[in-house]
Amino acid sequence: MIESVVLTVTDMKCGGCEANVTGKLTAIEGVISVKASFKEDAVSIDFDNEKTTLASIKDTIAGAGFPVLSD
Ligand SMILES: [Cu+2]
Repeated sequence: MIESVVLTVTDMKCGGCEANVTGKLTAIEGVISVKASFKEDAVSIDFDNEKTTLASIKDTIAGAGFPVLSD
């Protein structure tokens, strides 16, 4: 089933940070679309929850160096 979430993600400072997060998330099988906004401290993700989990999405963002504050 497709799930849509908007996560609050801090420390993105420019378009490069957005591209970094977007690239790492879209590399995950099951992630369908990603929209990252450093201005809004937000990352919107559509994903197939039979292929990946919200936990691994959060881990990937945090692993890229951007703290995830909430879902
Ligand atoms: Cu940046």
